[in-house]
Formats: sequence, C-alpha cells, structure tokens
Amino acid sequence: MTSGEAALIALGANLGDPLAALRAARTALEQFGNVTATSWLYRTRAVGGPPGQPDYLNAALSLRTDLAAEALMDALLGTEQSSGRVRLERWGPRVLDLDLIGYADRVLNTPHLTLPHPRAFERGFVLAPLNDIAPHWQHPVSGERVSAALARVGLDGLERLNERL
Ligand code: PH2
Ligand code: MG
Ligand code: MG
Repeated sequence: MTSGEAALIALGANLGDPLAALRAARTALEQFGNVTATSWLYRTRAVGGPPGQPDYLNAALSLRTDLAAEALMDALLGTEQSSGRVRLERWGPRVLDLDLIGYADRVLNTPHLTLPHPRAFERGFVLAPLNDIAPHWQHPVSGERVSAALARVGLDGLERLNERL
C-alpha cells in the first residue's frame, strides 16, 4: 500500500495515436504509485506552438505516490521518452506530454521543476480535466480553486468526449 502524497498529473498528445499513448501512460504511471482518480478525455485546440498542429487529446489523473516531487518528475520524463517523444521545438506537436501540475501543497522553483506548474491555472485544457478529479484543490500561492479558475478561463476550444482516461 502507498501512503504518500497526492500528485496531480496532466496528460496530452497530438501526434501518432493519442488515445493509445494516454492509456499506456496511465498504465505506466501505476509503477510509481496508486492512480486514485482519472478525468474525462478532452479534444482540445492546440494552444501556442507552430500553426496548423493537430488537435490535442488531454486528460488528468491523480497519483498517490511515495516518490518525492523531483523523483516523480524524472519518472514522468522517463515515461515520455519511452513513448518515443522527441523534443524539437517548444510547444511543438508531441506523442506524449506528462506535466506535474501539483504535488500536495508544495511550492517549488528549481531549474528542473516549478510547482505548481506555472501555466496550469491559465489553460482550459489543463483545468477542465483537473476539475473532474480535483475541483476543490486550491492553488497554494493564489488560493484560487480549480473550479473557480476554470470558470474564469472558460471552455473555449475544448470538447469533452464520452469516455474517461
Ligand atoms: N500543451 C502544450 C502547448 N499547447 N495545447 C493543447 N490544446 N493541449 C496541450 O496539452 C498543449 C497545448 C505544451 O505542453
Ligand atoms: Mg505541457
Ligand atoms: Mg511537459
């Protein structure tokens, strides 16, 4: 059994087979703790990056883990690499993106890891799935809840699918 801390992880993909990549990532993350909640799947318009990118598939899950935040971040990067991700340009299309959005109420600013994720509370494609699994989670600096941030940012460019991660 895992005691551990609650980590909130956002998943995204817009190349190859995004659904297969997100499902495989979910299974891979079971190595690092217990998946305690999974969101709906969302088809979302690409934000930033080069024009003409395919839509993304986005989702989120909650992981209870004994790994420290930095070790979990390394585990996420390793999982991205095993999925065949190649980093070419910032915000370019990708076969799998795993972002550590929050780790309990930890606030951290190191060269390798910023917690909470610096753009999470401004992005509908993160907030909509996060709202499925942790609507009452509060940003540890601003105090804003996920549900309030989603109401502020809105649902533009997001389509909720009839299927969960
Ligand atoms: N991720 C990005 C940049 N833009 N757009 C959508 N819709 N979904 C994403 O996951 C996403 C993005 C950088 O990680
Ligand atoms: Mg990302
Ligand atoms: Mg990322």
